[in-house]
Amino acid sequence: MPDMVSPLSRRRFLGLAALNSAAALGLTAISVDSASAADRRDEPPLPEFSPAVVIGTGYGAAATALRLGEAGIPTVMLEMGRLWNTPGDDGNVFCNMLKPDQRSMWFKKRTEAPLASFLWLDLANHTIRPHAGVLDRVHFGDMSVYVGRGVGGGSLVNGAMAVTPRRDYFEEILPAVDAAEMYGRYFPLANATLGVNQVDPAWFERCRSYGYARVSRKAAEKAGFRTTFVPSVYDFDYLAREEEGKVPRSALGSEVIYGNNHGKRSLDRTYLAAALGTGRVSIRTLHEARRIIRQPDGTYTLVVRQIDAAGTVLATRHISTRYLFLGAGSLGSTELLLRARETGVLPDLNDEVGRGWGTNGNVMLGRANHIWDTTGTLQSGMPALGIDNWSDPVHPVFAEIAPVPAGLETWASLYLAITKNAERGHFSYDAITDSARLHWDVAQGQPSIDATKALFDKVNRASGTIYRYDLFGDTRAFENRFTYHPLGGLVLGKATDGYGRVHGAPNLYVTDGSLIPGSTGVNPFVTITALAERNIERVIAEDIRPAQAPRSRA
Ligand code: FAE
Repeated sequence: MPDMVSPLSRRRFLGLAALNSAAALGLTAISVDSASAADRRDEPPLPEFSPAVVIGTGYGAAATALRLGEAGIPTVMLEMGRLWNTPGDDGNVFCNMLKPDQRSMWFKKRTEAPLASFLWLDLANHTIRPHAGVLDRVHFGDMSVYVGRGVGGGSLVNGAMAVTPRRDYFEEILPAVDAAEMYGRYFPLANATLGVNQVDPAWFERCRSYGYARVSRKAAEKAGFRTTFVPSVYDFDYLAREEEGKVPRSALGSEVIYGNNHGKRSLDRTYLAAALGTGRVSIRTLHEARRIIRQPDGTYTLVVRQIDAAGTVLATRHISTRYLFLGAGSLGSTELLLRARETGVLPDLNDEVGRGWGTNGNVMLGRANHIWDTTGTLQSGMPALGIDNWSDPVHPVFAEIAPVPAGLETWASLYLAITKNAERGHFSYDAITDSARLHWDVAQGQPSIDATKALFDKVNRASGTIYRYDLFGDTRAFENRFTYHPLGGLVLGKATDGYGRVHGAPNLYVTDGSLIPGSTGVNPFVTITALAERNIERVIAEDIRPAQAPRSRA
């Protein structure tokens, strides 16, 4: 019989076993050798040198590491967050949104949920013990940014919406990238490797899980707007079985932003498992890259801070590499390069480092439904429907219909609108705190509110409904002072060349959301992944292979 198991599935299988053994043994070094360690004392030290190092384990980093591993290039990934595979005292890896504990947030004393209040009461937030939790909210004056922390980055905490951008808009934001190649090859590759699936439309119409989305669709259609299904990396078959009561609830169990215990194809189950399974890739958790040093021979040395899950600094370590890939996300990668330029370590980085940052035009809002339009007590935490009004010539908006997974009837319809906002922020380096500071003022978010309001005023008028003013801690109807979608800071073709090679620093590459100039018009992770796939293919072919060839011939 022919072997039906693809190399990718075999690698994923090996990688998943490695992640499970590392979790069981409490290791911070994860590789296919994890299973042979008896306990933490057998952990290999961080190597002094690795041919390639990838900082971060989010989308761009994971795609990059998989392709490096497949190409046979030994690669170390450094991740400042934890491995999320070990059950806590309650038997679950992650906590839910109704009873958050120390697992929820990254070193906070109190949770900071996006819905700050309900009927103006602070019901969602709870006091917690500071710990290396899975969700971080990073504050910068008028803007705060949500990011995932742990093996899998944003994939651990996000809503799983896996949307390929409209081709005309992709061409507008990244005109120098060959769109035919992206849509013919890299988007399909990214979607397949991420495990993107679609909701069954017939099930959608009859299920309880999306009653809330059907109510919002009715209101949108009444105002003449069209809705579209949103592909996902949450397993819709699992969701259907959750609703039937056959499997433990996750999307139906108020699990989203603090992680999902089941059903979600987060990166640790897809790209990262496959990367580990190549046998060439290893991951170090609770290892934060703090500083980049360029050596006279052209290699890079990283200064790495190792902590434990309680935040105690255990050690400062060093690792050197020939090829350094930054996948620490828009905030993380931008900060590393800004610090390197401003402290004189990489003086040839150009002025574009720290520029071109945007929120993907994010705005959150709620509408109050009529008493007879119940949204249901059971709501899937994973959105599956969006209002697509991106063709509007004045105010393009793509608004996801989001759940309020409170477990009780709220009569609220919630939305995350993605708008086209030309405003951009920039980062400066603050020497006193040794960190990057974002410059973005609240007025820059106004175009996003104008666009969102234009759409939802029509929805409210057509249905005779109003906005909710009780959800964001004060009386605002529109929340645009946080973003889930930080993009930019090291824009493709500006801070880097057309393939993510950093200008002024040979063999240093950017692989993540910081390459995208502030907007994608849809949820960004498919775009980030596809772009990383495209870039690493070129970098391996042009930079790494030719450098290896003479040595292997010798
Ligand atoms: P990212 O996934 O942020 O990964 C960066 C990783 O690097 C993290 O694990 C960090 O802990 C780590 N790191 C940072 N600095 C360092 C350092 N110095 N040393 C070592 N490690 C470091 O990067 N997008 C969608 O497309 N669909 C959705 O439904 C969606 N929902 C979202 C919901 C929430 C609550 C949030 C927060 C985000 C959501 N997003 C969604 C956004 C999406 O997750 C985000 O665009 C990607 O995760 C960004 O990918 P990157 O590769 O840029």
